[in-house]
Amino acid sequence: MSFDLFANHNAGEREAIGPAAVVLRGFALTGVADVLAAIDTVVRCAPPRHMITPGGHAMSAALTNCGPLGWASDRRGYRYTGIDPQSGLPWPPMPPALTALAASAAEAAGFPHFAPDACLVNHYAPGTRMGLHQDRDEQDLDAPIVSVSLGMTATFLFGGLRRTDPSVRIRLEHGDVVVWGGPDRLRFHGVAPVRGHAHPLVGERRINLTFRKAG
Ligand code: MD3
Ligand code: FE
Repeated sequence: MSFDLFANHNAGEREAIGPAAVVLRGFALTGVADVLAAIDTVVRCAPPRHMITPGGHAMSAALTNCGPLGWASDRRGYRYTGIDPQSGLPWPPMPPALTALAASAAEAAGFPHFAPDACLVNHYAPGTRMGLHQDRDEQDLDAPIVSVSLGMTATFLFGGLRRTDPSVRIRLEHGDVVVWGGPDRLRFHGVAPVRGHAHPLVGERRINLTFRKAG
């Protein structure tokens, strides 16, 4: 099979998808081996797991975190915690390769001095999806969110400020980074079921990192 199938042909391009949301195509490809090694270290300490929503359903994506704060969900609700509820230990530290990638992407998108205190690590097996939702559990809604897509390609659904607003579909490939801030921060968003070919480096899965200022 040709590796060209997985080349990021748009690397280096910037696409505005909102007044304060931009896709930086292939931004994470430089140093991606260090980023994947850093994720391996995190998942060995805090394995991804299907958290239970307050409604009692297991989430489709498997989630873990690194950094001082991590997002967790159970029957009682959603919250950021300093402790991994599964191990009783602090979340693994945010590896320097990840912190540096988040800060440089934010700066490239016009948000200098981004200092995330939480990094959510979502694992998508084939068929995994994420329904439309808003991210509003963070204290500082003025800080941007930086998202890094790795592995299998996904279709990101980007809606409006109301659940019923129409969504646009955006293909996110291995190495693409998206930065969202300002008026786009509270837009509904989700991920269509992941399907397609295994990625030659990452395998039959998609990994998404989202860096936030949560506390
Ligand atoms: C747009 N993750 O973890 S990342 C999530 O690909 C989440 O795993 C998706 O939505 C994923 O909450 C999408 C991009 C993302 C994250 C937060 C946003 C997009 C956003 C907040 C506001 C608008
Ligand atoms: Fe989200």
